[in-house]
Amino acid sequence: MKRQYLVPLVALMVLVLGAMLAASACGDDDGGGDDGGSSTGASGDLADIAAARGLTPEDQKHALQQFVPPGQYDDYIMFASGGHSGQVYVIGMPSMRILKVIAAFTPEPWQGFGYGADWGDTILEEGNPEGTELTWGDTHHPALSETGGDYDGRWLYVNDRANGRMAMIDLRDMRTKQIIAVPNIQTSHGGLFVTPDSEYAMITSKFPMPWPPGTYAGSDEYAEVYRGASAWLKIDQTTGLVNMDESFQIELPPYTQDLADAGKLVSDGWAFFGSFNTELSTGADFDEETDLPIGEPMEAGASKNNFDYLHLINWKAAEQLIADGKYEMIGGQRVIRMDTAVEEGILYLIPEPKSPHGIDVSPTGRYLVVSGKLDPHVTVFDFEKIETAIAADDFEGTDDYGIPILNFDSVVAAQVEVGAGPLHTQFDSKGHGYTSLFLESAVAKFTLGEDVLTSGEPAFELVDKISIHYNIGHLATAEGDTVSPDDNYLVALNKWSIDRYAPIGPLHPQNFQLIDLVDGAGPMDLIADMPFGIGEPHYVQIIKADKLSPLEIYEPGTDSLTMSADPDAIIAGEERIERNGNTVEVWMTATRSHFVPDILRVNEGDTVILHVTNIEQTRDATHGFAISQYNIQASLEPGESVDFEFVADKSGAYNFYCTEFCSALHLEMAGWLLVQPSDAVAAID
Ligand code: K7E
Ligand code: CUA
Repeated sequence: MKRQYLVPLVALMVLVLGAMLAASACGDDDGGGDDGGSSTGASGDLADIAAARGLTPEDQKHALQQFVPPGQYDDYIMFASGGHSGQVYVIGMPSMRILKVIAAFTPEPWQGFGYGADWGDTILEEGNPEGTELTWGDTHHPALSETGGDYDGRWLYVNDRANGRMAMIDLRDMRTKQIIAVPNIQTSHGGLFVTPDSEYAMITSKFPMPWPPGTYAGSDEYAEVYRGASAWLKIDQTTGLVNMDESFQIELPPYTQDLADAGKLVSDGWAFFGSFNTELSTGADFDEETDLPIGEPMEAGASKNNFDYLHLINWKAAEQLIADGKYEMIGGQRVIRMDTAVEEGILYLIPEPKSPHGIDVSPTGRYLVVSGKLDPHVTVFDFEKIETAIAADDFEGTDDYGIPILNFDSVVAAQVEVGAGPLHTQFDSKGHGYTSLFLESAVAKFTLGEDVLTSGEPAFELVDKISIHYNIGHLATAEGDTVSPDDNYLVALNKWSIDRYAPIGPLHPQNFQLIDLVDGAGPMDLIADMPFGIGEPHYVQIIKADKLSPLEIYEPGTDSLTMSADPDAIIAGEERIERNGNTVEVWMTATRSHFVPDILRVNEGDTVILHVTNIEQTRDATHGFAISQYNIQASLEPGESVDFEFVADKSGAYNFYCTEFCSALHLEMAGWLLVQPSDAVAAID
């Protein structure tokens, strides 16, 4: 990577120098663009182009840093949560080009996720909590699978903030294979991570809910009956799917548990998550006579305490408690109750400054960086001190639920004043932390302890700051959540874009900004903006592109739901139609540029089962299959076999067609579903 990075640097120096020389030589540039339309500077001379487009030497440098020539690939792939879209976006970096949308919680028409094809319908249906028919999610935190604390490019997990669910994406074909409606959890915000060897995906509740699930309790019973949970979802090491029978949970107090991170290296085996509303505020009831609120709204009620609690869980010890049978079954899950967790010494609290947001573990696992939204510092805890304090029973007491609280002073390494509204922190390999400052619209760079600092800078000091545009939430460095982050790029995920793009109405895009970390040596430099007008992506993870080895095509006849041979897949010549009572079953092939068979005759009310195999083995030879008026559409990728089942409940002649422009005769790739009315004279048999 480093070498690839140097090449553009050298090139840009040449270009900048060239541009400066050319600018001084030619003298009379016209500033470009003012005399009717903008010029592309078509003369071919670099300095002329820069002049015609009004690009400064700085602009030119940044353009070169971001540029990926036509036909070449990005060095990194970024997986971005799609926020309200309920999906995940695959983006190349540094070019910041969107390459794909991966449907996760929301029906997605291009791939046909949720439009009649069984893989998508099955996953969406299985992912519905009992009694719901959800058609969206609020994806927040993508988490790549890891081996030895490094991204391994196998699987991706993402949570649904709105409904407390998690989706599993197979990075072989970049499709969702499973949605888990996690029992005992209604909402989940930032609490998702994968452990360093992908043993578990951990997801925590956000707002607590009455326990056991299904019971009703009013807000007056909040402290007694409402509970949170830390859910440890066991990952199958061959498929990446979650095995709920081997999963377990730990009961938590009704604090609003928030962001979470896994321990790594020295802190491997531990989990950390922040919380707010340790005040247990439930908001204000409304007096119907005076039309005034009684009590305080949540915002005020939940911001009173100067400290909330960072939670610590020893998950390897929790695993052992489960093996020893020290659990109760709640909502179908094995749950370690709070008192057991306290008794067995697997759950602790640390006071953390007011209304915390992020908790991020440094690459060596020693430093835990937390940020309080209402405190201008990042607070850095030292895991070595935490271990010592736990061993020495160095507690300041317990909370109301009996959970031991470690002494703040015994475990803190430093507090660094970084600026207003710190949220999240990422790291480089040189001992720096980079913290997003929401209120200040900036990224602050600070140093960690001397044990990890390689730059000779003083420990625990603010060393650099860069403005962003505007109001940054998360930020991510390349390979940022691993034990070995890279030192080149940082992406700022900004909530407001205000004036950065051409006006397009009151709803503005979010704004990603690509920042050069200059090998961790700084000063940070803003390279490029990328509008994201799809939803609010909270978080991204960025992996080296060469760690991914996705399929180019499917093995012939693959069912993408199981990633194995579909028993109903066929080869050319095996096409057939079978009628069995009111069920018509069709085995169909798709290839350029026809479906076989292309006329399907059924009776009104028949159940139609369609197995369509794309028999192509050519890269990118994708077809689609859609039936007009029946809300059926799916992508048929090369080698893929897709199964549909529907009731032909509307009589008439319906056109079906290939929805992917696949060939010169793509428009001819079509056929008819002829549904004979039930009152017609002769039924088909
Ligand atoms: Cu800070 Cu939902 Cu990760 Cu947003 S969370 S910023
Ligand atoms: Cu097949 Cu278009």
